[in-house]
Amino acid sequence: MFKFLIHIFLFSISISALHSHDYNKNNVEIFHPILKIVKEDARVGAGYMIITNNSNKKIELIGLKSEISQIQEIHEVLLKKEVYKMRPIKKNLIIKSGENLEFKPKSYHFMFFDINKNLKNNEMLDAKLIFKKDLVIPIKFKVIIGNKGHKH
Ligand SMILES: [Cu+2]
Repeated sequence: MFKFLIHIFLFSISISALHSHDYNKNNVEIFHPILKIVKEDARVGAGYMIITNNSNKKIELIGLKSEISQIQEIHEVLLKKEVYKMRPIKKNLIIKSGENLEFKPKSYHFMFFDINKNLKNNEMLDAKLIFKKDLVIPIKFKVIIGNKGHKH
């Protein structure tokens, strides 16, 4: 009996770990949004997540709103002469029906400039993803403090 309970316990932990930090609206799913900074009092951070469009229409990401920082931008990365260069996207990001868009290092990512306060590891920060056609998805970024920086 005891063994059985332990098993249930571990199982429920792994299930909640998988599902506790995902967001879903209109069949658009946001997996594991994180905000990476190099130290507590950093004023610049980078955001990563996966957006999956399980709806039957394409969606268009316009931007991100939050109180985390003065400025939030979506960046794209270009490889020029073996150097990665980043710049704000010039048009909305389209995700077709049934497709994923992964925000990750050396690829699309969110940038936060002039972060408003010192942050703690694992702190959850409110934000909203803004899509065309009035689709707004509230999410929380989990703060990850690490020494792997995101340089421009
Ligand atoms: Cu960037």
